[in-house]
Amino acid sequence: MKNEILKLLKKNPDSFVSGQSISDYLKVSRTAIWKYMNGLREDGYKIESVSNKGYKLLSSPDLLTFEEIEPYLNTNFIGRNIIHFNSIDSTNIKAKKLADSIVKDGTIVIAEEQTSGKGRLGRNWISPQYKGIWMSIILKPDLNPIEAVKLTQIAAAAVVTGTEEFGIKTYIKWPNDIVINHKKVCGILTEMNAELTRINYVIVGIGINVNIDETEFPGDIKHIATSLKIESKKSINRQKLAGNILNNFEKLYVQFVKQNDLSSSINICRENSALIGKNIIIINRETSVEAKAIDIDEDGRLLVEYKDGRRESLISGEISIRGKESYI
Ligand code: BT5
Repeated sequence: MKNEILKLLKKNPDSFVSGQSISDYLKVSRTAIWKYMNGLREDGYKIESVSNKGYKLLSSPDLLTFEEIEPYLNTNFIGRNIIHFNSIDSTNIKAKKLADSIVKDGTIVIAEEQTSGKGRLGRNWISPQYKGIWMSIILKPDLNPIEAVKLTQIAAAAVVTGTEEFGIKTYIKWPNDIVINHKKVCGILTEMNAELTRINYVIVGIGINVNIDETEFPGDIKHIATSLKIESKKSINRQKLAGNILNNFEKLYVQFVKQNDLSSSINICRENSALIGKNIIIINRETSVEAKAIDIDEDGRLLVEYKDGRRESLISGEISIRGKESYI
C-alpha cells in the first residue's frame, strides 16, 4: 500500500494530492493514509501536508528500494521483486537463505551496506553505506551446472554496458572484476547450489563502488580500488545505474538461457577486455605462471599463451589474474 501511495504522489510531482482522492482510489481510510505517510517519512521521504489540500512529495531518499529503482526498470522478471535492507551481513548469504523458499526467478536482494560483504575464496568485500550497489540476483536457470560460470561473464557485460550509459568507460578483468585506470570498481561473485546435472539456484552477486570518495577506502585496498565517482568526478544516480544493469542483464541472460546464445555477452567482454593483448600472471592457489592473454573464446574462457608457445583456455574457477606491472 505504501508503494501505491508513493506512486500516486510521484505521478503528481508539482501538486497536492488530496487525502480523499487517495482514499477513494486505494479504498483505504484517511487515518490509514495518514499512517502510511508517516511511514514514508520515516523511510526518508519528505512529504508536505496541508489541510484542505492534501499531500505533496518534496523529495525522495537516495535508496535502492524497488520503488526508487522501478522508474528505470524495463525488465519482465529481473528485479521485479526486490528485497531491500538498510544493513545486512552479505546479500549473497541472504539470497542463498531465501533461494530455496522463494522465489521468483530474478528476485534481487539489495543492501545499502554490507557488514561482511564476501569476495571469492573467503575474501572480504568493503561495502560502505549508501555509497555503492551491493546486490545479488537469484536465478533458477534450466542449465547444466557447468554452464553457470558463464553467468559471471553476462553480469560483467551488463555492468560495463550499464556504466557506458553514464559515459563512463570500464573494462573487464576476466573473470570477475571491472576496472578503470588499473583499479577495481566492481567485483562479481557467482555462487551455485546444484546437483550433478541440475541447478537448484545460482546467486550472482554484484558489488559496485559508485559514490565512494578516495578517503573512504581502507588503507589495504586504497591502491587497488576506485569508484565511478572518483573516476568520473561526479556523483552517480545509483537507482538509474542499478536499473540499467538489470535491464542489460535480463536481455543477455534471456538470450543465453532461452536461445543458448552467449555471443552478445562474449563480444562485450572481448571489446571491453582489460587483459587481451597483455602480459599477465595467472595465480592458481600457491602457483603463479606468466602468460599472454590472447582472446576470450565463445564459451567465456580466457585463451592464454605461455612462454613456450603452448596455448590454453582457462575456466574461471579459482584462478586470479594480475597484470605484470600493475593490478591491471
Ligand atoms: C570479488 O571477489 O571481487 C567479488 C566481490 C563481490 C561483492 C558482491 S557485493 C554483493 C554481493 N554480496 C556479497 O557478499 N558479495 C557480492 P575477489 O575477486 O575475491 O576480490 C576481493 C578482493 O577485492 C579483496 O580481497 C580486496 O583486495 C578487494 N576489495 C574488497 N573490497 C573492495 C571494494 N569495495 N572495491 C575494490 N576492491 C575491493
